[in-house]
Amino acid sequence: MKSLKVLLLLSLVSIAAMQFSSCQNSPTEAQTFPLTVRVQFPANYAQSAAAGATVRVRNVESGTRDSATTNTSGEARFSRLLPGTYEITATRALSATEAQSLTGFSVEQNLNAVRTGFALRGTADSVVTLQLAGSPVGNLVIKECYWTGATTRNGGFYFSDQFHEIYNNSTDTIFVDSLCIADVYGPSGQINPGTRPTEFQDDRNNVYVNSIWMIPGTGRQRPLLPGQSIIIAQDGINHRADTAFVGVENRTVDLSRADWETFNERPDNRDADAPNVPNLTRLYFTGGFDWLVPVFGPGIVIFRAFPNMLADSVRIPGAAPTFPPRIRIPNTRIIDAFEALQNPQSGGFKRVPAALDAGFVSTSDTYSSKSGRRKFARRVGTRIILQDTNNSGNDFDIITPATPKQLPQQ
Ligand SMILES: [Ca+2]
Ligand SMILES: [Ca+2]
Repeated sequence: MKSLKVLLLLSLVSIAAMQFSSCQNSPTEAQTFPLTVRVQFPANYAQSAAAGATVRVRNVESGTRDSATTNTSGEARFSRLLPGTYEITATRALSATEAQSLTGFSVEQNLNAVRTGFALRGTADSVVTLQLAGSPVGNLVIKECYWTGATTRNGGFYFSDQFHEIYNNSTDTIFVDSLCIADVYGPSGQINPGTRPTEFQDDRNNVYVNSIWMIPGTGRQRPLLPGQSIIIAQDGINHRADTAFVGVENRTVDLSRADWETFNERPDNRDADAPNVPNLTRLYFTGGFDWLVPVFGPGIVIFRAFPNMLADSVRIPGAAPTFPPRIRIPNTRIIDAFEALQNPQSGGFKRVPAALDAGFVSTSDTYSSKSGRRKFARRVGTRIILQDTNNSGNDFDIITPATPKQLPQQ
C-alpha cells in the first residue's frame, strides 16, 4: 500500500513535470500525444484489419474517456491524448453476413479486446495493436443456469437440484467431448460486512476457477446437434420425487434424465452416484461435498480442455498456505461465460472479465427456485437461435421455476 502511494505520488509528480515542461513550450495547454489503435480480427479469420470497430480509451488516472471507430485499415486514431495510463477496449459486432464471409459460418458474433495498463508517455508509444476475440466460431452457449436452489415443503433449504445447460447455438454438429465447465472464484456480493471482491479482479485477461469438470470422450463420441442441449446436474435424480417436495413439486426439477452429473467421489460417500446418469470427469476440485455453486449467484465458464491446463495454479493473495490455489484460464480459451451476482448493487463484485461477459443477472434472494435462462433471438426453420451478446445482463431472463431442456419460445 505504501509503495503504491509512493508510485502514485511519483506519477503525479511526473505528470506535473510534463505539464510544466509543456507549459514552457505552449503556455496555454498541456502536452498531448497522438495514438493509433490497430484492431485485428482473430487469427483464423479471412482478413486481419477490423474496420468498423468501436475503440474506447480511458485514462485510468484522470478518468477521461474518448472513443473512435476504426477505418478500412482497422485503425482508430486519437490525435490528442494526455500522457498517462490507459485502458483500451475494442468491440466489433459481426452480422451473420459479415461472419459468413470472414469465417464461413453465418452466425452473429460479438468480438471484444481489452488492453489494460497501456502507458502513453510520448510519441514512441503512438501505436497499439489489439486482437479481437469472441466465442469461437460454431459456438456453444450456456442456455440456463439454475443456482438458487429451492425451499422444501417445510421451509428447508435445498440446493442439490442445481444444474447448468449448454446449447448448440450454431448450424453445425459440435462434439462436446473434452468440454469443461468451471465455477469462477470469488464472492457474489456483500454477503457479510467484511466480504471483499475477488483478489483477481484487476486481471482482465484471465478467469480464476475453483473447480473444473470435463465431459469424457475421445473427441468424436459425443455429438451435439444444432438446436440441442445437454444438462449437467449437481445430482442426476428426480428431485421432484424427494419427499421434502410433496405437494410443492414445482419448486424443483426432474434431473433424472440429465446428460451428466458431478459425482464428487469421497471416502465418506457424501455424494451419491446416480446410476442412470453418467459422471463428468473431476479434473480439479476445491469444493465441499458436491459441486455446489454459490446460491447467491455463480460465475460459470465453459472451455475445451487444453495441454497443461491444470499447471497454471495460482495462490489466492493473502490466503493461508493450506488454502487450495485456483486455476487460471486465459480469456482466449473461454467459449462462453455466465455471471450471476447477489443483487443489482453487486456489480463491484464482478468476477468474470468484461471482455467475456459485460454484465450480470441477480435474483436478490436464495432458495427461490429462480433460474437464469438465455433469451430467444430468432427462429431459423425449426431451430431456435438464442441471444448472445456476451452480456448476461442483456441475454438472460430470470424465470421461476427452472426449465431443463425447454427453450424459450417466441
Ligand atoms: Ca453430485
Ligand atoms: Ca452417476
